[in-house]
Amino acid sequence: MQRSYTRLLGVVGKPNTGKSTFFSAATLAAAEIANYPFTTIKPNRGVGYVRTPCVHEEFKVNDNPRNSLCLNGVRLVPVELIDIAGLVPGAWEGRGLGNQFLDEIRRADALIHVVDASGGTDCEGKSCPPGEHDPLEDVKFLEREITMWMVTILKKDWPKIARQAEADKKGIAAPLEDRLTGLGIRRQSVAEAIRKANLNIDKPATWSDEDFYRFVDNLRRMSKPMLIVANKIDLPTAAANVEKLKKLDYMVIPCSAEAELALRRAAEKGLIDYKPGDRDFKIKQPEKLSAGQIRALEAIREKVLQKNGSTGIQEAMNIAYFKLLNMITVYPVEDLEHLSDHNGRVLPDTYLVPNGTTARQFAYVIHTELGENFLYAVDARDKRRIGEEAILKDRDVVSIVSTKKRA
Ligand SMILES: Nc1nc2c(ncn2[C@@H]2O[C@H](COP(=O)(O)OP(=O)(O)O)[C@@H](O)[C@H]2O)c(=O)[nH]1
Ligand SMILES: [Mg+2]
Repeated sequence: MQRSYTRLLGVVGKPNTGKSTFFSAATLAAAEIANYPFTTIKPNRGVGYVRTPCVHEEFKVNDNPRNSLCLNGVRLVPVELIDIAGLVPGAWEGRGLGNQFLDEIRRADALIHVVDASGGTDCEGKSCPPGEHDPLEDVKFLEREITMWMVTILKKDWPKIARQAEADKKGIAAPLEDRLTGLGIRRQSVAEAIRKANLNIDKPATWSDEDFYRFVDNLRRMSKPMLIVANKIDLPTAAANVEKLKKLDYMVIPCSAEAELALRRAAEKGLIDYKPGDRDFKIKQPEKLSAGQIRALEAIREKVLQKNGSTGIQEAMNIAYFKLLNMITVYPVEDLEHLSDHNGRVLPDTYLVPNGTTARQFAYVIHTELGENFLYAVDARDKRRIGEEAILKDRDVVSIVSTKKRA
């Protein structure tokens, strides 16, 4: 089987924080990418991008991308995200859409928690006067909801499993792993979470409820890494809350999803020059904009771009992939001289793979046969051979040589 490192990002939070706005802004195509291999298309699943400086300038070639897009030297690499319905307190007990959104969280490899930093939405997601609600509570609430949901799943038959594990002395890790793989939790995380919670692996029946919660909370942190999008920074009450959120043990990205959506829509219509993640925009066709529209754009420039450096949406996407999920980008080529594939397309593809991927593992990502018949790889920068165990670096351009010529 061809190896795939596709990762799914889940956009989560209570209702009305701007999740759908974030999702729409992030997935509004900068331009079509014909070749993206869509899996099942559902209304709340979409394709967004991470942005990385393209290697074509360094190599002084004109590229002809296929699986990604190059806009003025910036590569946009497609990634999938899912807009998860608003989580309300008690979801783990089945309140609200309960199990449906928890089931979507199950599928996600990392979570973007969208918080209303203006403090204008209460615990349940209803509007309240800006500044009234403390968004720190939302962070605690979401952590608890997800952890409690996992606790509930794991607690089923726990006494039986624990007694059995003690009796046959095989340990608790294996039966726990079996329960957890369905939640998208990797096996090595279980042992590590047990260790971090300082629990006796041989005596699971003695774990108290508190021990159990601590263990599962560690599991949650490892298996569903999360960053915080502090949204609605265009509102004046947001600044103080952003500072408070930054003191938490999370990466916090100040954002204005609404501003990004407006800019992408205007760019799509050709009214402005703007790429996701840019620090500014340029009005291209002032004659087609009303005075009101120009004022709205100017307000975005002044309240969001100039204060924050960007709308934050693209930064959140990038940080999710490059930091939270620790991915890198690698460019495979067949012809080292022209940096092209066998059809002469220059730098056709950019793959996102986990940091630590070896040359051979990467070959499997491109094609199973290439992995199976791997001989060596060649680094396009220094033309040196790299062996199968060599770990690839971000922005590497490599050619894989195998025993068989690809059809
Ligand atoms: N001021 C401001 N409002 C926003 C922003 N993002 C979303 N909103 C508004 O917040 C409300 C809820 O947004 P929505 O995306 O539907 O929230 P969801 O329930 O979390 O999906 C809507 O009225 C949006 O227009 C933002 O960046 N700034
Ligand atoms: Mg929504």
